[in-house]
Amino acid sequence: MKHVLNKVEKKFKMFQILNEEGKVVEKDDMPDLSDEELKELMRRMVYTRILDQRSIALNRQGRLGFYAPTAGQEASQIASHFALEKEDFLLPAYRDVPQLIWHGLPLYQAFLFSRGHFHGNQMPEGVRALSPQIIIGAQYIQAAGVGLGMRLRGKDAVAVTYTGDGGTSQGDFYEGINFAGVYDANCIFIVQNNGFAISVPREMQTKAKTLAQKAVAAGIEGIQVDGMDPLAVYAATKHARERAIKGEGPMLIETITYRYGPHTMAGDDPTRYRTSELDSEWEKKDPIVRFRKFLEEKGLWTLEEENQVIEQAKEDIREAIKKADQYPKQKVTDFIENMFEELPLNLQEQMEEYKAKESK
Ligand SMILES: Cc1ncc(C[n+]2csc(CCOP(=O)(O)OP(=O)(O)O)c2C)c(N)n1
Ligand SMILES: [Mg+2]
Repeated sequence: MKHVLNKVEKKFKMFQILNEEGKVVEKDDMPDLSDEELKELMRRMVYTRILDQRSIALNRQGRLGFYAPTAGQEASQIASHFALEKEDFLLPAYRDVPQLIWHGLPLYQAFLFSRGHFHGNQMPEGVRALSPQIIIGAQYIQAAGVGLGMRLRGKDAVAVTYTGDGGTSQGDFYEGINFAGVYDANCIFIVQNNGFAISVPREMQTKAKTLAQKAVAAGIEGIQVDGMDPLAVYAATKHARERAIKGEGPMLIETITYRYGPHTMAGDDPTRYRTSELDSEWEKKDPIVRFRKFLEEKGLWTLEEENQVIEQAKEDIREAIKKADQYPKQKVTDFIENMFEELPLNLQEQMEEYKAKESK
């Protein structure tokens, strides 16, 4: 029997292009990005780091509501999104607001989403995305459906969805990848493995040695990627996109990453389940530090340019929060109108009541 027993996890080695020192270790897989594109990727990651810092500060000042920190995950989030096109459809989880912003959601609307305002969930015309999903794994099912629609209509586009390590223990995760697999749906399933589901460590989440190997049961392609390496994440996502469009089926990408901050700003204290040694171990792998070294070595990046991005981000955030403050408060009637195409009788009555109240 021994010759038929198979250890699947041995097949899943972590894919890396850029090591912690910013040196290329996998020349053959170096993505075909121009100097300008490499710089743009860096700008977006730096911008996103600042957005995270400012969002945390705004939350502490009581000016933002729900917020899930992103620092540490920039390569997983921004470099994967960088491999996508405008016509691709994004189905993010609550931590994936940065990808939505780079997909076209205006910053002030991201702030309104944080405050629970319905306008934060309304994608502008041409922005192909759903708002961030709070229910773990639900967007995987939706992505399978969107990707299947694209396949049936012969679209050169993909549905891209994100979840965390914890999300891969959810039934929806398996149903989504299985269904997408059987129909060769145009899907990219990204798992950002940041080591924890709130306080639950990855090892207590599943016996599987890698999360990428979960692709095997669905019969789809899977890869584990260094999620702190923007070039590896980009290359893997680009590959997944190309094969999905050709009808070769979906792909599962596990990115090995870390969130420096708390789970969300709603009272999580990571010092209760993480050591400062672990934090500093991961800080050494930082995607921005690593990419900066790589770009500086090529003579493509200066401190001055970085400061310009930082200033631009701060200014955009100031403007956006002002705009969010000035945006009309949501009314009960807005809520009802945005939920229903046709109102049931009881809500028609309530609608009249609220209209009268709100006009006072
Ligand atoms: C279906 C469901 N169950 C439980 C929760 C509560 N919950 C919110 S976040 C979270 C942990 C998710 O961890 P992971 O998937 O690793 O994502 P991360 O927050 O680390 O990005 C849980 C259990 C939820 N939102 N939805
Ligand atoms: Mg996690």
